[in-house]
Amino acid sequence: MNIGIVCYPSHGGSGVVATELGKQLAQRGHNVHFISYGLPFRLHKFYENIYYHEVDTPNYPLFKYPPYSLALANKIAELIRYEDLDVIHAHYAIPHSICAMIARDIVKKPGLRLVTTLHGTDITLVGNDPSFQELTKYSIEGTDGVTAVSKALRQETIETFDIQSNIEVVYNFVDVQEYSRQLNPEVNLDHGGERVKNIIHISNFRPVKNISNVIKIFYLISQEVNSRLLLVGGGPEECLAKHMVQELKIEDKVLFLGKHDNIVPLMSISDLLLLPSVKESFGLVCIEAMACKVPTVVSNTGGLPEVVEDGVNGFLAEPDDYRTMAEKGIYLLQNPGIHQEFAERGRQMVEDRFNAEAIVEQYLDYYRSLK
Ligand code: GMT
Repeated sequence: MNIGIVCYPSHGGSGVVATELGKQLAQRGHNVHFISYGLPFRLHKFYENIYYHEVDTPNYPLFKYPPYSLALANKIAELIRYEDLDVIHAHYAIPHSICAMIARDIVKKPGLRLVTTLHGTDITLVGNDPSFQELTKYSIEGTDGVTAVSKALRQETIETFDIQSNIEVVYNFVDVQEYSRQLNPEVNLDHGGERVKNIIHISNFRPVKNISNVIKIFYLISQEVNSRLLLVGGGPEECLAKHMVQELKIEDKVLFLGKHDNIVPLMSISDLLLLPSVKESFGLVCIEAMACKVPTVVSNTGGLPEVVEDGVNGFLAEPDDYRTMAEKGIYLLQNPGIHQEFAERGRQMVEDRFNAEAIVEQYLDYYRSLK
C-alpha cells in the first residue's frame, strides 16, 4: 500500500507512535510518506520505503498567522495524486485530520481511506477547547475510520463529542527487540560504595504532567532510599521544577538531562518510573519503561489503568496523592525480590499486549477493513 502519515515531528507521544508505525509499515514493504513541517525526530537516517515531504508555509505581510493548515491540506492533495496514496493516516485530530479531509474532498480518489488516530490531548485539552470543539467533532465524524489509543480515550471522546460512529481502540506499542534492558558497563552506578537507585521521569514538562508531584514524590523517596532523580525532556514547567529542587535543597540528587532521542540507555539504568499525570490517555513512556524492566508508579487516570496493573507490574494512585506514590516507590526500591517480579511481569505485559508485531497488524487490518 501507499500510505501517507501526517504527524507532528517533535518529541511527544503522538509523533513517536506515528513515526514508529511508519517504520514498521515500511519494513513490511509498504511505501510510507511522512507529511509534516519538519523531519520526525526518530527518522534521522535512511530507511528503505520511507519518504519525507516537508510542508512549506508561505508567509505574506497580509497574514497575521502563516496558514500552515492550508499548506498541509494542499500538500496532502498533491501527494494523493502524485504518490497514488491508498491510505492517509492522520495522527492528532487538530489540524491534521481536517487537512486530510479537505485533501480527500479536493482529489476524490476512489478507494482512498482516511484514518484518524486520537492520541489524547487532541481530545482532552485542545479539541475540547471551545475554539476547536465543533471542528474536532466534524473531523471525527468525517473520516473513514477513527482509532483511539485506549478504551478510556474512546469513552471520553464519545461522551465529550456525542459520537455515534465506531471508534476502534488500538493501543500504543514498542518494538520489544529495540526496547529491552541493555546494560552499559561504562556507567558507574556505585556512589560511595552503594548502588544508587535511579528514578526516572520523561515528559514535555507541561502542567498536565504534574511535575511538582514528581519532585515531591522523589523528595520523600530520597529520605528513605539512596537515590537520584533523572528528569528527561523539557518544557514549560522546567523552571518550576528547578525552583522546587532548590527550595528542597536536593540539587545534588536531581539531574536535568534535557531531551534525548534514544531513551533506552537511560531506561536501562533506571529502577523506577514516575508518571503522576493529571490526564494521560495511554502513557507511552510506561510501556517503554516496562519493556526495559523498569516498574512504574503512575496516576490512576485515563488509560493508565489499562497499561499498569496495580500491585502486579506497578502501582496506581490518585494524581494528587504523592504520599502514596512515594510509599509504593519506597516499597519497590527496598524489596529487590518484589522489584524483580514487578519488572519481569511488566516486560511480559508489553510482550503480550503492546508488542509492535501485533499492533501494527491491527492497524493494517483496520486499513483493509475500511475498503
Ligand atoms: O503526553 C503528551 O503530552 C504528548 C502527547 C502527544 O500528543 O504527543 O501524548 C499523547 O499521545 C501519546 C501517544 O498516543 C500517549 O501515550 C499519551 O498518553 C498522550 N498524552 C496525554 O494524554 C497527556
